Amino acid sequence: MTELLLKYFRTKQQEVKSEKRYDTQCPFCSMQCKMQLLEQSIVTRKKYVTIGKNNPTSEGRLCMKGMNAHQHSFHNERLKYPLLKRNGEFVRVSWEEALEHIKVNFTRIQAEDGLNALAVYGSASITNEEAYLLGKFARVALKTRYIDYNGRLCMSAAASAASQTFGIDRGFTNSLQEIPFTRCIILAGTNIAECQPTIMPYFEKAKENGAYIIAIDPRETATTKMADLHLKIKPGTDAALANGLLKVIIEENYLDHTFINERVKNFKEVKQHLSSTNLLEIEEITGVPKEQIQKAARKFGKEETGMIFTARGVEQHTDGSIAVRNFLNILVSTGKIGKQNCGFGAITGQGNGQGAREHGQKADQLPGYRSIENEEHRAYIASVWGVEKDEIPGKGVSAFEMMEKINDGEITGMFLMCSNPVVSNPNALFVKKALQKLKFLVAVDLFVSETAKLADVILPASSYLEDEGTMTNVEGRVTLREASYPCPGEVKHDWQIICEIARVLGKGDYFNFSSAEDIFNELRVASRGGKADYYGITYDRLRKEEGILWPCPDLEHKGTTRLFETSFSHPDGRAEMVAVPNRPDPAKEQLSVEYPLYLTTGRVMAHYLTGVQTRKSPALAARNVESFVEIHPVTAKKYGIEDRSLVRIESKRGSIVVRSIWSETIRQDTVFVPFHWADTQNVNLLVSQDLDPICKMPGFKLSAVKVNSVMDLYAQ
Ligand SMILES: Nc1nc2c(c(=O)[nH]1)N[C@H]1C(S)=C(S)[C@@H](COP(=O)(O)OP(=O)(O)OC[C@H]3O[C@@H](n4cnc5c(=O)[nH]c(N)nc54)[C@H](O)[C@@H]3O)O[C@H]1N2
Ligand SMILES: Nc1nc2c(c(=O)[nH]1)N[C@H]1C(S)=C(S)[C@@H](COP(=O)(O)OP(=O)(O)OC[C@H]3O[C@@H](n4cnc5c(=O)[nH]c(N)nc54)[C@H](O)[C@@H]3O)O[C@H]1N2
Ligand code: SF4
Ligand SMILES: [Mo]
Repeated sequence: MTELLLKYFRTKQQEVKSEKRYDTQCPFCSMQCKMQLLEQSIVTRKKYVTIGKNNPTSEGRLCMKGMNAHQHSFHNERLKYPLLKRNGEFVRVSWEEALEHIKVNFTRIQAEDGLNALAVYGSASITNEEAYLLGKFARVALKTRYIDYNGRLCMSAAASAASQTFGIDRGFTNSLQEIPFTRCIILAGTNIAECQPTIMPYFEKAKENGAYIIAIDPRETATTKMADLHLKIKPGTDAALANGLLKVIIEENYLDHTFINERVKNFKEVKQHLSSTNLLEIEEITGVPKEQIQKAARKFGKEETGMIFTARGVEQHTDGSIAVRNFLNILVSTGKIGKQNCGFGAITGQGNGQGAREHGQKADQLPGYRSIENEEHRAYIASVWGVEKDEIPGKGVSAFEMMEKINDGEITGMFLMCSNPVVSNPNALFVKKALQKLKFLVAVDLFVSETAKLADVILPASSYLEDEGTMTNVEGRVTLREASYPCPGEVKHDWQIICEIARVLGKGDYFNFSSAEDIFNELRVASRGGKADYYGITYDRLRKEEGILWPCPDLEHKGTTRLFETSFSHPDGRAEMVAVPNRPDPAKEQLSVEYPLYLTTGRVMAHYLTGVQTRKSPALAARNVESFVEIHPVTAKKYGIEDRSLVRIESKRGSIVVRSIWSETIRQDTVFVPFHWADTQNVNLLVSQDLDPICKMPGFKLSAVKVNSVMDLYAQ
């Protein structure tokens, strides 16, 4: 460093008058990297820097999103007061007025249209305490059956696959510490390098130790570049590809017969089913050459240890849950589960994607992964909540199905916390029009998101810097986010907002909490004896032990690092295999003369989900200021599309305009568009509303589209 630079930094350091440090965790992905915000008072202003903090999961690392997260939190458009829509304009009101307005309208709607006319839409970006409370709020304060959350669009396929095969759903069956020591890794439809960047060193170490990595993705990504073998699959055909792998594994006998005999069900049926398919047929369906399928199967089969990871690329299809189950078939038939350095990971998405799916935000679920349809479960939770068993409403419907019920006029009011469905739901125009039909919509957010714009009341929530609570990360590790930055303006925590509304509705006695820890202590009891048992976890322990992996049934229990060592979680202790057709959903959208290309969607490193937060961060927005379509040059030329030019993409549902990026590394029959942008760049205007019948996941990763150069359209 030059003298001049050194002098500059020395002077800069002297300018710092004081420094405060605030602990927190990143508000974005499931790595939940622990970090500290440094607030430095300099002579004339405050300066903010975010640094990583050591912990067992991210080991002190941060990616660019974490480092810049404070930029959206301090953005001047951050909501600081409740807003009420009057004559089409939002005006500032007091909390009293906002709460009174909510009370009057919630009461009116339920009196006019019935208790179930009011719905709750939650999120996996809120804490465990808030997710738990939201479920209780719907059932006890509003007495509605309709509650579901954005995790339905995220983890539902993986969750139902794991529940069906293993009998329990925890995203990763092991801790990350085992990844470096496994010998073969399958990464199916996951782009960890951009979506969970701080996880990468675990995989890089595995590679250094000689592991063989197989990636399955229609595009080359920063993740597939790490792989030894990249299977460039046709979108939506993972179920067939897994059949191909399984067929080779069975025919060439890479099976663990003892494991199958003692711990697995339905192996014979699967074997029998596969005898009627052949690799050429699978090559034809998936676009992956037969030799590559054989090579992948042999590598995985021959190694002593192996792990399979899936993410939304496999899961976000109308047959996503059964496709995941077929990857689990591979794992259990080779006995690569429940042992050291062997296991499954459905890479969790949102910060609390794991915890928020365990404690009652799902339409059919009660805390601790209990079922709302099981009489014993209902009775137990009723006793914790101090209500009668029969007062707890029945099962509701999934997130998108609630939108359909709004459209049909069955649901007329909604309480929306921490989600932006106008951008994130499939068939976005349908969703927007449906939400506009509501008599009353309350949105709780940090900003006036595209959905909050449609609300009658917007309530300002606290951010990751301010809101303390627990988050369950990618490993299934419950962590304590110790946030203590003062709330700006009149902002309240999500849990406080829930309690306040319950209070004005006359249900305050059930929501008498004065801290997140208070709520957690009730959650512990509510989860006790359930599959996701948190009873043994306390805030004190979380501080001392740097997080605990559930299940943790009592205070002496260390937590569960590796699942299924002696038994799976079905009553008979066995894993359940299932025969999967090559085309599980024959009605899946097909290419046609009019719509000749596959569209798949996903993410880029710098942006997060619908972009409401990251588009407000200058450092992140600068990386990608607008959306784009990744397209192969051969395809682009066929349709007269130049590099970096505007393209209109059209499906049966609608059209968007985005800029082209030529890429030699994507399949020629496929284009890719990220979903972080709204309005005319909202790719969900194109996506179909068909759902996976088992888990109700939309098919975000497959639509049939056509592309046109915008210049040509103007020239016409
Ligand atoms: N930077 C960033 N990180 C994030 C997020 C974010 O928005 N931005 N979101 C977080 C959340 S909530 C989630 S759920 C996760 C998502 O994490 P991922 O699931 O890893 O992310 P995606 O980009 O949606 O999809 C992963 C890959 O699937 C591929 N793919 C598309 N179609 C198919 C297919 O049919 N089969 C196969 N095998 N692959 C296919 C895509 O090309 C893409 O590279 O990321 C989390 N982390
Ligand atoms: N085409 C396509 N669509 C997809 C996907 C895809 O891959 N392709 N992926 C799907 C997936 S995996 C997901 S997870 C969904 C997510 O989609 P959404 O549920 O819409 O998620 P976000 O964009 O994070 O919206 C969160 C909103 O809550 C606000 N917010 C942030 N933190 C807080 C908080 O602490 N409290 C409150 N009250 N508000 C807060 C933010 O400002 C933002 O407006 O999108 C799905 N949609
Ligand atoms: S986005 Fe994910 S990997 Fe990046 S800092 Fe945040 S939690 Fe860590
Ligand atoms: Mo997600």
